[in-house]
Amino acid sequence: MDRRKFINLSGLGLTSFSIPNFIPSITDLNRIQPIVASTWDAGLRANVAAWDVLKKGGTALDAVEQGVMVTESEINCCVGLDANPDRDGIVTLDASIMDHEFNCGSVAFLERIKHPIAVARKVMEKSPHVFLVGAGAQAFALANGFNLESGELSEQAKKNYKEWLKQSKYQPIINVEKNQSVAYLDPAYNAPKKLMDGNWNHDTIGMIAMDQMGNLSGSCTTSGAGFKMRGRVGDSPIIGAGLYVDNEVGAVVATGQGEDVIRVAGASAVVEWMRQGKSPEEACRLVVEKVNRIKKDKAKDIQVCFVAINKKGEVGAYSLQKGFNFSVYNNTGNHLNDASYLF
Ligand code: SD4
Repeated sequence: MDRRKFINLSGLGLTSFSIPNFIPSITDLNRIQPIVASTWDAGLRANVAAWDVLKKGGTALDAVEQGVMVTESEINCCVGLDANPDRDGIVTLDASIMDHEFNCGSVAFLERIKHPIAVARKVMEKSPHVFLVGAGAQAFALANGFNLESGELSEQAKKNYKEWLKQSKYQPIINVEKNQSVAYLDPAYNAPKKLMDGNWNHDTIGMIAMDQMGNLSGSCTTSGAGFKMRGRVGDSPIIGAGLYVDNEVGAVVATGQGEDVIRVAGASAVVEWMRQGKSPEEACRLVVEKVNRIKKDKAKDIQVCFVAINKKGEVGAYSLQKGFNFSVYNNTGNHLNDASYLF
């Protein structure tokens, strides 16, 4: 199903519904359909786990945590411990999570822990803080029962790092996806090999969801930019930049060049445009256009993308460059959609 058809289905009311401001009545509960949206085509696989939680009446928070854990676990994937290292040859991970009551947790510069998103949730629920980094984040993870992994690079990352060392030049790639949009209706579907062929063009999965109660949550997890400086942290663990949730308005997640998402407080800015009445796609576009204005002629060298859900359960996305796609699972199935773009 292509994006246009998907939007047509939305027009028929299959994906849109109104959400009450306070406790939903039984009638409202019957009307609210859960929905999950995530970045890139890896989101198709992650969505399956998230949908599993949502369709059973689970919370959006559980859904977005379970969903991105699928991607963090994928072998030969560009997110998580198998991903590209920093320029010293070490994989460092960033993640954030946020629920419908402004509770949030983040970790950054975290080494040798398989599920940074689950550590971020523990920071949110079991610490007095919202953000832990580096050795402190790792110690917190170990104290909370997470295993210390070997820290050895995956085979693909070793190859990529060896290749990178030849020039040792930090040149962020423009994140685009080569796969076409596809209908993806079978929850038992296994990802085609080509989706995990080591030809990594991005490093992140972000996910936002609305549950049957009409509550929103979001998550974001990444290995950051490949071959980054040691200690570099991007937008993904920064609440308001890579991720933001305001349960009265909507939820937003970002991917692309983190430095330029941070500059415009990206996810929070998109939420504020939705508060002004813009649709999710329009709100994403307005912030992408701001990045374009700020970066001037350098905008052509970067990618910035947003995905948003509003309180009506409408989803939209927008990117600077062509080639960003996002995955949406609702009661019509699991779909990969091409985002609209500026260039
Ligand atoms: C970062 N935003 O660390 C992440 C990178 C990304 O697909 O999204 N890559 O800047």
